[in-house]
Amino acid sequence: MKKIISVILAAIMMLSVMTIAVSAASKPLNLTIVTDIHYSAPYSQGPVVGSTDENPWGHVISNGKLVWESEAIFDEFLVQVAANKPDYLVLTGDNCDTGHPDSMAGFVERMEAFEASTGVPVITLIGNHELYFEGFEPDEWKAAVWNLGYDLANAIDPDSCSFTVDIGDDYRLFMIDSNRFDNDDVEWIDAQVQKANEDGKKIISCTHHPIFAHYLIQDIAHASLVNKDLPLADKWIEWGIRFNFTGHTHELDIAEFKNDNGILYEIVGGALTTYPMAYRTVQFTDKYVNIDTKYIDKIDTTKLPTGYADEALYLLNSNLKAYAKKMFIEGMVLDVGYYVNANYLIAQAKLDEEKDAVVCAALRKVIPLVREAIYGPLHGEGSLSEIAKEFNITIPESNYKSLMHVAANVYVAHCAGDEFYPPYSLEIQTAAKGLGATLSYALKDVSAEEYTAILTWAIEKFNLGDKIPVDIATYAGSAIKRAEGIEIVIGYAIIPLIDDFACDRAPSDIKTSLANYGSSGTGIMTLWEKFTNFILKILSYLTMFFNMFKTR
Ligand SMILES: [Ca+2]
Ligand SMILES: [Ca+2]
Ligand SMILES: [Ca+2]
Ligand SMILES: [Fe+2]
Repeated sequence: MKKIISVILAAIMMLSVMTIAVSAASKPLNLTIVTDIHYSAPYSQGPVVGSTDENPWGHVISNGKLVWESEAIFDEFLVQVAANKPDYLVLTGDNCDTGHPDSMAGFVERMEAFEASTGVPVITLIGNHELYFEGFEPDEWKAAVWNLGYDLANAIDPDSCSFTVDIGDDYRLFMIDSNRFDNDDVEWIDAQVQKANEDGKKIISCTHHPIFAHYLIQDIAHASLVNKDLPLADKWIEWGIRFNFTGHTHELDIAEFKNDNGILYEIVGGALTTYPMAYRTVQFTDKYVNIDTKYIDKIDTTKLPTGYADEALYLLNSNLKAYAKKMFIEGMVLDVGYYVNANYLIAQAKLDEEKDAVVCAALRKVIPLVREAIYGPLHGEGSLSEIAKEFNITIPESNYKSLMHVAANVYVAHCAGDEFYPPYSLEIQTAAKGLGATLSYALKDVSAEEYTAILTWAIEKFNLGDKIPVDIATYAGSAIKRAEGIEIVIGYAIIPLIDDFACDRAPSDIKTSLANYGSSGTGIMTLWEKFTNFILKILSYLTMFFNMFKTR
């Protein structure tokens, strides 16, 4: 009997100790974060235009966004979130494909109904796409989506759409309007950071555009970042903000930025309505921030508009993921097609036919050759491989139809996250050597004067002055034109550039555990991720250098 009592007593003591331990830890905060829904009422009302028996994918639009299916995807997403019941649903912008009143009305109606039926508060940020159509002044935007975050606000910036909201017991969410971001925004955030510190709140931030480049030249490739002229990542670390959730680039990516004062993790969500149709679940515990990725794998196809060709409708019904991937690749072929068009480039760059005569003439000579090289067959008669041989470049054998198809494959993998095409892989060898051959071919009849004119124009146009000195670029050009120089350009310039895009760096883009405020170093998984990443990196570079010397 004594024994039993002492066992019970011991059990009670243990339980109470455990309860104390549990109550000392705060309750985890669960967020669902989604970005770039690109909901489009006009498209999803249909009928679908452009999908025919000859070309079932002819209804594709820029970026391969599934706008015709956006309503069905959006509705399926809300069903999934309602089942998961997070503490908050956070949206980081481009919720609507444009600010079209039908899209805005359908969006707000759905989100308010979601809040009412689930009790899960919705907090939404403005993207750049909501500004298309008629635009929104900050006050108009706030009025339109007031119940979706501003109703909970702790502070609202009168000059932009930025606001803050307290979530959970410990956190303050900074929803930062990243359109037209300048020093005024920095000042406003500065004041809010001080306030959060006084109130003892830890900060989680959201911006629609990423703060820093996640791979080489991302900051010049297109208008990707919040503001590429302000050192914002350093600013974020100075403010002590460790987590920024963002979108815009339609890629699933998690990257870290370090300086002497600390670390910033930036979590980019893929677009909900482009392949692979993902969103994030994020759990803040005392020590870790656990990030996971969920996917839309089916939709109610009875809700879709009419007008699909049979082949497209069949794939939509049988394999939504394959359909989304097909549309994404078609979208990329479409988008690149615009750029590989001399007249388009000349118009885009606002080049003057008279004043910039040399550049215009050179572009008209070079661009069609680039187009022929990347869209033409990769192997066989009249192929890029045959062209390459003239410049002593050997493109490896494969089943890829064109260089464009190789590039699309690498791009899709990059956007889906945890991409791993190392320098020695068939795809990267093909892409790098194919690009080398394309450059050699396109520049073959270009004079030194024309080459320098194009280069000077491009460096000015993309603001590359501080990154690429003209004389080095000119030297690279002359190296390309000398057959023996092309291996150097491929090995030292093209492969490292592609590699940074095609091989992910830790932390993992899909599922990871980051160190939360208060815990130093990295999360459990990131330490492992970093180790494997380090080893793989070394292997990659060793192989790359080995290959280079082998071919010389
Ligand atoms: Ca609300
Ligand atoms: Ca990545
Ligand atoms: Ca990563
Ligand atoms: Fe977007």
